[in-house]
Amino acid sequence: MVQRDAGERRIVILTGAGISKESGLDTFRCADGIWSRVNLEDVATPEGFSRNPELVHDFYNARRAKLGDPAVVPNAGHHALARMEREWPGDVLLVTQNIDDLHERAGSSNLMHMHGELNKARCAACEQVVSWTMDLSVSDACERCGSVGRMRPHVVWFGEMPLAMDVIYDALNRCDLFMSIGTSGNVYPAAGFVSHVRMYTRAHTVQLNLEPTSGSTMFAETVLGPATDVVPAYVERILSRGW
Ligand code: BV8
Repeated sequence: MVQRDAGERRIVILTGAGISKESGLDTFRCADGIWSRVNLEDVATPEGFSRNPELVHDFYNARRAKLGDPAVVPNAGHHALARMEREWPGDVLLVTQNIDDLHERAGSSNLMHMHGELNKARCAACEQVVSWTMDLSVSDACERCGSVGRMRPHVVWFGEMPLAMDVIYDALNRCDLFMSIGTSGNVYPAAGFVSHVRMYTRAHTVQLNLEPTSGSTMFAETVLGPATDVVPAYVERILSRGW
């Protein structure tokens, strides 16, 4: 197979909650995960928000406060991906399902938050998105249209369209390496990215995860272990001798 030189070879990386676990943030579906403590229909759907907005605000306010804890910082996995973007001569696009800001705080900049961002709020009346690091409540007003009680977390709930999908699929269609890191592959459309890449490209596909997932067989390569071990090692390997 004719290999494009490294300068043209493109990498797309998908991350999930597992890459932030060692920074102290909870995952969703591990034994002690978020969905073991709260019903996702109540806090991660538009129907749940219209039923009980206070409950949803409490859920995201607690996660936003945790993210603001000085002890919660990017880990070696986040830093390795930022290094990949800096040092790889071709394009590197980082697509995260995570709503935390640890990738950007580690230095990643070509980054798409397909499920939104915890430190942003959106007005459901006029759609304006603003930075928001404090608690959000039903009494907050939109600074642009003045609506009260319409501010919501700028987060993609179940049944809502993920963000930047056109940019993401364009990058998937042109990539030479697809890396999936710290995700259980339960949530679509992100969980379908690996089969999309296998169907429409000749890219190498690799999964870096603590444990095997139901989708592990979809990947040409699987490396198991905690992200702070396996991600820096894999990035070092790619930068020194490619794939
Ligand atoms: C949509 C809110 C369409 C943000 C979340 C087929 C096609 C399309 C849609 C569907 C479909 N089938 C079903 C659907 C609907 C649905 C869906 O996928 N349901 C599932 C449950 C079956 N999808 C949707 O609704 C999506 N929207 O498709 O819209 C549409 C079309 C037209 C018009 C309108 C709409 C929206 C999905 C987004 C939902 N929002 N959360 C938030 O609160 O955070 S999902 C939630 O799950 C989070 O966003 C999270 O990021 C995401 C994925 O979870 P993971 O990140 O994978 O976390 P998990 O705990 O599961 O796994 C962690 C992994 O890490 C584990 O494997 C573990 O082993 C590993 N790990 C642990 N520790 C470590 C580690 N790895 C390494 N190191 C460690 N130390």
